[in-house]
Amino acid sequence: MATPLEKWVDEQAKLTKPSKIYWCDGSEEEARKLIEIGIKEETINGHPVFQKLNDKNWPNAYYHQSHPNDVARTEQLTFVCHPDRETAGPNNNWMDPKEAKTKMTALFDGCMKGRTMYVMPYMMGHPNSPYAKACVQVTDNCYVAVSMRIMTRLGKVALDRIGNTENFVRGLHSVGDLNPERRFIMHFPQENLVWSFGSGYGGNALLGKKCFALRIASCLGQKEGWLAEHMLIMGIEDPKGKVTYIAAALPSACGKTNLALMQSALPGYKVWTVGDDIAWLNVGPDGRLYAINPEAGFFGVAPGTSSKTNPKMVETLKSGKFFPTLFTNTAIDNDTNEPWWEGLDGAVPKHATDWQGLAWDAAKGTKAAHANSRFTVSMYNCPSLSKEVDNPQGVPISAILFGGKRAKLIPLVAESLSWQQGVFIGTRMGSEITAAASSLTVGATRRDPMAMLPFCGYNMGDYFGHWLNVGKKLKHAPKIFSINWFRTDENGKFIWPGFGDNIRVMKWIIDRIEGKAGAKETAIGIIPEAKDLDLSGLNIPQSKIEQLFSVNPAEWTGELEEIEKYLTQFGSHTPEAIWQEYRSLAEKLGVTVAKK
Ligand code: SAT
Ligand code: MN
Repeated sequence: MATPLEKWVDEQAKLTKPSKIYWCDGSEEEARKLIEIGIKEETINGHPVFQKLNDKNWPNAYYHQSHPNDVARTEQLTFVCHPDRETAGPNNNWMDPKEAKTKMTALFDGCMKGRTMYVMPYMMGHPNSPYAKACVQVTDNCYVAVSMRIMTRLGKVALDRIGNTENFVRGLHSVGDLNPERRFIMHFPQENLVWSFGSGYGGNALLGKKCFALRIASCLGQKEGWLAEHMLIMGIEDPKGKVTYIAAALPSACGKTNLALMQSALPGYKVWTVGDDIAWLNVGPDGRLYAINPEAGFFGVAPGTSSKTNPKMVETLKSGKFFPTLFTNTAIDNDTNEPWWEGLDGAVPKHATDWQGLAWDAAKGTKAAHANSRFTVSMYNCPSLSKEVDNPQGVPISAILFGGKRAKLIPLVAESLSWQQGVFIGTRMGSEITAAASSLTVGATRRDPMAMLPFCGYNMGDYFGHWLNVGKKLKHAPKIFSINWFRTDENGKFIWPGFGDNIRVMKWIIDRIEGKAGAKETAIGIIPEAKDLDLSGLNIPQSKIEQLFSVNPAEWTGELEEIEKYLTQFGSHTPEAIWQEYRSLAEKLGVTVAKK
């Protein structure tokens, strides 16, 4: 008798008609075989799927170039198919599930003819964790299959967990012909199902990541009383050896990976990495909030990564311990066969091939690496990996940070007075758009509540309500802070040095948790005065530090209008408690607002 899993795989094969079906076991030997196939047999846009890189300097590293039209998430082609539009909310593209299935069935019909269908059973979360979920994805692309080995726990552990049950999250993926006109990422939360067609890009094609671990999981979390969040998780060890765990939400390409692997600029402080992108947060039996990282690897932005900005990541990328490490859409230095990107240490290559496979001419001023070029690497290669990373219960979270990229307005750090005010801070976050999503104007500011705008799988108004409800279940709620490393001065220069110096902000946060740090209350929250921050060894004038916290009510008037417009979209789904906080902020700032 076929198991439910075998039956489901059989149905996918009947639809997509591959010439071969291959069940992945997740072994290194298998990954090596898949890489060989990608070097010798399969191509994308005329290039081999994989190319071996300089093994001496970058052990076990391979280069991949995706189709030039397929280098970032496509939010405009991403749909959440609840039975009704209202449940999806104005934050999602919506399609009726039946209509979506009909449309997608036509695309998937026979799309794997002449190709291999790879079947990938995998776990999101450590297999021993009560919070982990078993999943299966099928794909016709060896880059996706190799990436899934790095990013998830792939193979027997998941098969064992699924056994003879129906209890697995399903993902059907095909790169199709990579035609953007025929590219769709469809989510069916009622069925724990994702159908993705026409893209090989990480966020569109590694279905355990944004599609399941955020969009579908956020719906599961709403039903089951937990939170699936776009957050890094880090432990900060103080000079006495005490570790405090913090989760931080920042939009894509705003520095989550750099923060998660930070090399502390303050002596005696150490950072331990638990995750760099996704956190599943559950209320533990002791009434604290516990976080697990459902992933097993990092899919991070390459440009700007160097031994100055993120030395631990450079070490991770050069480790080669867990096979393999991938570089996607970076450039290649032709003289050394090493990956290269803007901002990497060392000299700019004399002869390089750019992310589109063309000879790069530095004089023309074009970028050699795509702004959203990425590395894919196992977290087990990371020297700062926390020993708690595989703790089935997760780590207890003492602070939640909401951040974005804002040149003006938002202070370096501000603490909220309560969970409710903290949730409001999350809902009012905005950020400058980065290259992580195609077809959006890079640099423009958009509202991005909790950094979840592209990832919340249901009506965001209800999501805000869910956050408030989770708070009510917590006996020891984490403190909530807003952060912003990106404030600029009158010359457009970043005021705060960022990177390893962000530990100074973390130190203040930890001291606040322990009731040790000084602070003052302002309209926009509790902030440190210059004397309350450890600025030892930094050469920033006090006036500049004050600029990082300055409040200009005139600027806030426009911001409040934007926030009100944004929150109004969700109609009665936006909780009254959030409007209360909104009115209270306006009142404290002395700004008159329409919303009564
Ligand atoms: O969506 S990805 O996970 O590929 C990258 C990102 O935008 O965070
Ligand atoms: Mn992300």
